[in-house]
Amino acid sequence: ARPDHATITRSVTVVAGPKADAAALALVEKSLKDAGADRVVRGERAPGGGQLAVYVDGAGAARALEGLGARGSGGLPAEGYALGVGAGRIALSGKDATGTYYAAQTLRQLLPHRDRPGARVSGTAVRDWPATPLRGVIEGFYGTPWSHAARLDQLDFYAEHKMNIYVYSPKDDAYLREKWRDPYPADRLAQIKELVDRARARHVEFTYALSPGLSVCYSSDADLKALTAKFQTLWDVGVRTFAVPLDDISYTDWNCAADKDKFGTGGGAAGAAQAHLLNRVNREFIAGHPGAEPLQMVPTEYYDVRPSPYKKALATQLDKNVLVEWTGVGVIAPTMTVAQAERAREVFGHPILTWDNYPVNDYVTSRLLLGPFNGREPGLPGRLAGITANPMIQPAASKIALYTVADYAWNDRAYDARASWGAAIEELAGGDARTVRALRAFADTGYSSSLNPRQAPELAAAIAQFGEDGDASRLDAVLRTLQESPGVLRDRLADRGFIEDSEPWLDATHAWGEAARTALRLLEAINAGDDARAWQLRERLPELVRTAKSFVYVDMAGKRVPVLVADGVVDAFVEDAIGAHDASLGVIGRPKASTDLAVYQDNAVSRMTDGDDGTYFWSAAAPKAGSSVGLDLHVERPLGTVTLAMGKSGSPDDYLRHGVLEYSSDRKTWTRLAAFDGTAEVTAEPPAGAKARYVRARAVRAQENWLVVREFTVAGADA
Ligand code: LTM
Repeated sequence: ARPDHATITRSVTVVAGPKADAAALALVEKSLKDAGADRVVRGERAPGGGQLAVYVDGAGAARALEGLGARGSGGLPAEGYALGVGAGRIALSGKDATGTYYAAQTLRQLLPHRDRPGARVSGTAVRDWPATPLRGVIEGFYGTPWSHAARLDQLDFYAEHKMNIYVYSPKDDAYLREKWRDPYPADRLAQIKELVDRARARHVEFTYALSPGLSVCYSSDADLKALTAKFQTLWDVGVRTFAVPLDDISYTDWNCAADKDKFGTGGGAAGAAQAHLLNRVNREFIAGHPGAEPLQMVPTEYYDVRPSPYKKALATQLDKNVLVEWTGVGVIAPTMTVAQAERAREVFGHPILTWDNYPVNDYVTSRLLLGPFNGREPGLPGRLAGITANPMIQPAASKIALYTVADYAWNDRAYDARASWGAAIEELAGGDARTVRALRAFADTGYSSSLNPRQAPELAAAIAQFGEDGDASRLDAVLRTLQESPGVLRDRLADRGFIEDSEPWLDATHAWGEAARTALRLLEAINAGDDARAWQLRERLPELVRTAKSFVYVDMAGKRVPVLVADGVVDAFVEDAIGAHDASLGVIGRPKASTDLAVYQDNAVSRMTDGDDGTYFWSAAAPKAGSSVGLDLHVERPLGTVTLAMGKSGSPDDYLRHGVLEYSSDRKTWTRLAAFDGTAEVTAEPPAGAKARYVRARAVRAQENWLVVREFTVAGADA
């Protein structure tokens, strides 16, 4: 920051260097007009007379930056920039054209929005650069591909957040996979051209990803020809970056006799066959097209760093300048570390571009994933060729998470997931306080994922606070904000795509808000001893819950998927209130299950108390030391035999490897009932006279496998 300022005068002169980026200049001029300037003109030098001068690149910007105490862009990494504001002038200088464009984007953020001149812009001197070369999005999910309009909108969004790559790879565009050999019809190609043009104008690299792996013969000249001919049609409309994803295909037994003769079978053969084809694409297409960017590929083993014959073949045979994409350790990696990235670099033997499966929700279409990018270690971007995030089927609703991805990828060392999440919400809500509150309440209901284990942390905290202080009016205010948030967003949110994307989740949020407020009133009536009102409220709850559970997302196959919001939190609050009412009548219901582990897909924790051995709770992350699953028996009672049935066919190793069973009356002091190691079926007899309200199974060591609990029971507890 500097102590002085610049004022937006009625007329502003832009002094541009001879090679200043046209898109950056257009953005600077638009931002100045949006900030209140009536006239923005180009000039050779500063106009004098108190008028604002804005220097963009060239000698003028270098001198002005010097005068403002900011060094120029020399010495910065690619896409870096310097920006100075103060003493009646503004100066921008990029390391390269994209750097200048990013300087213009930052200036846009600094300038006010107003319709008359006179605004003051605080003095500042900035030198800024990205933490990793490639930052962006891979539209790589299964399910309804984004619309053309949504993609255009996304490209604008990426540019505003200094993301420079968009990979076009929707799994359900048949022309990318099943019909990969077929040329696009003219209208489809025209749309792609429009995307390519928009991307170029926004300094985003449109990357075309063709996935031939379902039917290719890696050794076939005809298939190489089909692949490069398809690429050529994309080159002709301006595409300069190409990828060949080979994920989610069979590589141990692909259907090509000629490949078997040439390469043999198994992982090593698959790696050699893929390297063979990709090298030909690299040498015969990419190298022969000056201006093409390095080829990218997704290996079939994209999800770990375990050495294998397949990876060895890629590492040793694939041309060194090909970028290899990798999802981290796990398809949906809860965490990603510097050490893992270094290992990936070593094992794959190529520069690594992450395909980070967040906030993608194709494997859990009941949810919107609205929490921040999380669990990625600082320092990681510096070890990578870049980061591409796989988004949700819902493009606009992905923007909260993508904002945070952009934030992390630009400056991981300063990244704070919660703060970035809040800033994303502020920006999307346009700064309007009521919209911000509503969007925050709504985004909280979709916070959890493998990256963010806690669901609805703000709502959960408010409910916990109520448990401590019994302040019903405070909790009601929170629940009211929740209940009203869909209405506020529908009325006020400028991004209409977000509303369209979120419809069933908005409906469910409203309905759960109503159910939770009714449950709160029920608790108040119980406490006040008002039995009649309690009955009245209790009778309304089942219908309210039914309604809240009735909203569905309809996927591209027409399947109706009930949507989840604040699951495990808002529904648990309602259930607890019902349980409290039962208890007030002397009836004790089925134990209530809980966990601090994230839930995998729809395998909710309540499934471990549903009396059905065929259903289960499944965590979406490996338990750490201290992770637990627990039961609330609603009242303190004599403890019966405790059984814990873990693992399931298909995933027999998903159980707590080293754990203890414990019980408690207050959830503060716990008594050990049993310890278990290396067994998925645990039974423990409590000592005579033992009483408890709470029982839990707690991991005493971190482990690699996730956790499945089919049933967790206490004998006599659901009588
Ligand atoms: O992650 C990769 C490389 N491939 C697929 C994605 O297409 C899919 O979106 C995600 C999430 O379901 N999982 C994959 O394995």
